[in-house]
Amino acid sequence: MEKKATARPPALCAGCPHRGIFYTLSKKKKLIVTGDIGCYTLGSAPPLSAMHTCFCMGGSISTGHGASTILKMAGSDQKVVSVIGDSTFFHSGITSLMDAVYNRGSSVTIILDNRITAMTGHQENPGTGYTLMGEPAIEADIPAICKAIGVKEENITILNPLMLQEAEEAIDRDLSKDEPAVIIAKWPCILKSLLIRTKEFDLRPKKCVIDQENAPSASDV
Ligand SMILES: Cc1ncc(C[n+]2csc(CCOP(=O)(O)OP(=O)(O)O)c2C)c(N)n1
Repeated sequence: MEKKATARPPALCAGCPHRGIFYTLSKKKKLIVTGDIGCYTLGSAPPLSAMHTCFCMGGSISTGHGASTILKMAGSDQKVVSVIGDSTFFHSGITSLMDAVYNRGSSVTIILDNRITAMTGHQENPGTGYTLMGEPAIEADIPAICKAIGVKEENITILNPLMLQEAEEAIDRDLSKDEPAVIIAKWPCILKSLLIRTKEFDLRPKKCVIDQENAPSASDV
């Protein structure tokens, strides 16, 4: 007898830190979210349905800048948020952000820093502190890069995307500004917890429980 497998569309993993941001963004129905390429592209799929565009690697910030500029020129108060992964930011997001700042943009960029290149198989990247061969390396400093290309220090926020209230407040605050703002949503990929080698985090497999009282804040990351 022929048996058909149940269709299972790809989804973000349970415990994936990207979920927190997309949950927060999708509650803000009026936002346009310009996306990029990585695991977080799955944020475009139901039930999150929180991403409206995805063109090419690094394109989210330029797309967001273009969309917010045109909307502003048209007299619309529609707000735009761009989302981009840490690896994609290093690959080609820096130039987009630099140009958005240079061209007097005002959109909000969320860098989804899950401390790894998750989608393509957990390669290290310039922000993880290790080379592809696993040797210790200089760790690129995302907030320092943003500052160096013109984002004001007071417009750069680092937070834990699993802290939903904190993330929502930061997004609201940045959307009310008329200048470029960056939120670095920093928390490791849940699958990175399976790696023994971690510099900052020890999330190796253990019994999973939710500990609301002792939940870490972004400053612990
Ligand atoms: C020009 C180009 N090079 C490489 C790729 C393959 N690729 C797809 S996603 C990705 C990296 C995603 O990593 P990150 O932005 O950190 O997001 P994550 O998957 O960790 O959420 C790469 C290299 C691509 N799509 N386009």
